[in-house]
Amino acid sequence: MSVPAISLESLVSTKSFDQLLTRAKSAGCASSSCGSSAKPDEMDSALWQKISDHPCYSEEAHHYFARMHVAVAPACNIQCNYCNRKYDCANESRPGVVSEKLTPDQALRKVIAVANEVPQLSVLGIAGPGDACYDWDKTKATLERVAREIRDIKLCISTNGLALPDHVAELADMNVDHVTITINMVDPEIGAKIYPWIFYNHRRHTGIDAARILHERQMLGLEMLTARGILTKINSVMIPGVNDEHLIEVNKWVKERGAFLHNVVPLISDPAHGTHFGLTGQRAPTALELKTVQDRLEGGVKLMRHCRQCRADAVGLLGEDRGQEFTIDQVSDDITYDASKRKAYREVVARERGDHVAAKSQAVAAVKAAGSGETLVIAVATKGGGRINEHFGHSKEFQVYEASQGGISFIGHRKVEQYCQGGRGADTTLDGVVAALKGVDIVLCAKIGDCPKDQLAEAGIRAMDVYGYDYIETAIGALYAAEFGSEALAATA
Ligand code: CLF
Ligand code: SF4
Repeated sequence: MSVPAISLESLVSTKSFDQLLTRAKSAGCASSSCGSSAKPDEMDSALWQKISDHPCYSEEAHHYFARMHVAVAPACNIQCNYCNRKYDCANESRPGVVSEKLTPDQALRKVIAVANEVPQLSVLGIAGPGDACYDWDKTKATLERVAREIRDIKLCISTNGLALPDHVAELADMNVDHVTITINMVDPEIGAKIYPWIFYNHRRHTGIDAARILHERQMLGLEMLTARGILTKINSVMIPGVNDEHLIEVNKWVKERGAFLHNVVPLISDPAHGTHFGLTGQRAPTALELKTVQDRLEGGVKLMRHCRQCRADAVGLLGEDRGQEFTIDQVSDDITYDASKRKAYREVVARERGDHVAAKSQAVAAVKAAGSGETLVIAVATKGGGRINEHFGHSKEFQVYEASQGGISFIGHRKVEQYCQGGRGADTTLDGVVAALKGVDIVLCAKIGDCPKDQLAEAGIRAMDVYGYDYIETAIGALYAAEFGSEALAATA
């Protein structure tokens, strides 16, 4: 594969990928994996095609590819106790800020504007603030218009499932091959504690009757999607004391019906959002409770652990929100699609990704070869590309990995307030960052000053920037081997 003739740095409008692109250029074609699409050996090619550039369906892809949501479908046919419709849909978003609602034509213009400027863009999702299948005409018009204009963009929707069975055939016709259903229960008695009412067949249903209808429609919709080869992700909102234990059962049911991924997200419950749960004191799960349930679900439907509970109008890599750069008032009326940046970016990523996969498997082998029963928890400051390429003080989130006998796994993320603003760090902010990193053994970043390093050390967390710009797994593999490998153990004997 040849290096694109245009300036690679000019492909991205932020500096997020400068390092990735620079390294990809310097690697040239000497790399053994040049041009590799990095398909895992055990994965069917057709399946790989579907997930390889979907940041939610592939943890690996989320280092490289971005999604955007357009809030075209504000109407909803059910009431969830964790939702206040004045705010974004809690199915797929973080409540708190009202989304910019768009018409399908406005949505098309916005998608073109983002595609022209954000080369990482690979997926358009419709995920609130209402239900994509209930507000169907707007959803359909938007997906059709965008697919006509940008032929290689993946289309994705999120739904509560009640109206889903009515639209599965049309979704298949429109080549929508990723659908998320939010399924919080398979037992209507539990459902009645989550959903006070639904609107179905022209009338309102309440209590167990409502939950039973919703459950039946969700299962039917999932079965219909599976029968058409559409990949289905199940989102479950974990509500302590209501459905936390029950999620084991939910996982079993959706596995039997062909779900591809299960994404357990924590309830967001804040009285300020005005939701029933927020106002009645229903608490959210702790990070440890969430992880415990996720760990218990291992062995069932494959788990998604890198969800960021996006806004209904999110734009960018997961964990990044560039929505404010693309509000509709900033988009020209007669904008036209320019594919050049996305095309050039994909060529570079294909090469870089092959190298990353090879580096990752070497690192995993090094961890396994150490033969240790110890576990290391490592938090990484990254701007994407699978590399340690963010300064500690600029991070708004840390990606968390676990290295153990089983290899190296991404286990989640910790959101923090950016410590360094305008070149100076604030002590109170640093306290919050250190608290958010509780339980982490090592922090890896591109750069860190003495002050935060010392404060982290006081909390028992080692911070280092010697692995700056390396692949995340390469650094973790080296650290683990140095700490627990046979040579390290021999040295301490
Ligand atoms: Fe959007 Fe959802 Fe499609 Fe992704 S988000 S509609 S599947 S393109 Fe992804 Fe965001 Fe989590 Fe959703 S990180 S909230 S899972
Ligand atoms: Fe709110 Fe979404 Fe539930 Fe509808 S499906 S009530 S918009 S969280």
